[in-house]
Amino acid sequence: ARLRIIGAASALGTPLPGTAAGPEALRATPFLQRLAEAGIAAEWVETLKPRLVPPPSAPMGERLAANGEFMGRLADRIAALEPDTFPLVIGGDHAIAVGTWRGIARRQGHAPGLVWVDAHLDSHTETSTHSGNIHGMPLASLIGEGPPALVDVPGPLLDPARICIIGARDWESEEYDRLIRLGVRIFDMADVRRRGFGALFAEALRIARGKPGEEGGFGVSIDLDALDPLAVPAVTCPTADGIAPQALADALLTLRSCGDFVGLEIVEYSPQLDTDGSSARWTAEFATAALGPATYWLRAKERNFGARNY
Ligand code: DIR
Ligand code: MN
Ligand code: MN
Ligand code: MN
Repeated sequence: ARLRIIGAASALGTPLPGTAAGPEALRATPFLQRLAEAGIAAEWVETLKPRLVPPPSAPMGERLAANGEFMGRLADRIAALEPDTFPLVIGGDHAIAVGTWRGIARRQGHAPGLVWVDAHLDSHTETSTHSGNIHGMPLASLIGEGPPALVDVPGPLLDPARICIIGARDWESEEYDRLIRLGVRIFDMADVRRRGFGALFAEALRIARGKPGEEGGFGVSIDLDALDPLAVPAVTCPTADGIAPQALADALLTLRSCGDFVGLEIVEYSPQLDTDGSSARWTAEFATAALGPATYWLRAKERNFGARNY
């Protein structure tokens, strides 16, 4: 499938403006070059920008309306992608997930399962939120619990039994209790340390695929704050003791051979904080690992062996 990249230049879900510049900043780094080197034919379709940008101090209703408008357009754009293309959505703060996954669900007429890689659970509603930040709400909204501005973005709801979160280490009890009640699986960092990221990621894929014969395939949503902030610092909510980036890249390599992988989203890149460019490099590495042709890895190895004269 041909890769189609859509930027979602929104910081509507957070009081910090940094993620609005994320997609265009990544586009200007060797991100596309890295994909091309890996043999991935990518087209950057467009970077969508919010029409309404209320200040962070605006009432919740106004901020929700602005998010709803943007997520509706993002979902429409994704739903309109040509058949036989694979969507990569670059955020933006994580509230864009509402548009991404509703759009992908609509495009294929069935909700996908979802692996949600994040330090957080993002499963508050407008009444349970402590911070008032809308990037803390997208996952609950995708399942159908949350403010109408988000829940009513057109498209099939996700099935909580086919959602798995990996890397969680910072949450409030209301969102945790909601997800447990709904049947969402949560692998926290203690689980990652005990069982290893690769083994958990493989189990997360099984959960997201559902029972044999279930439709919709699966997607992966990567909040870069899931990674350890010592390695990937350029995010709005750096959270200590995260996933090692190499472990995520290695796990993502397993996606290359999955015919039922239907979409990838990478969010929360905040270029102002990326002083040495390392977060952009890792972001390119994650996309390449997940989307490169199965043969690329082998060719890269051959190149190295050649260089070392083995
Ligand atoms: C917190 C933090 N649970 C909130 N969430 C973050 O604001 O609702 N999500 N940072 O990415
Ligand atoms: Mn998140
Ligand atoms: Mn997060
Ligand atoms: Mn977030």
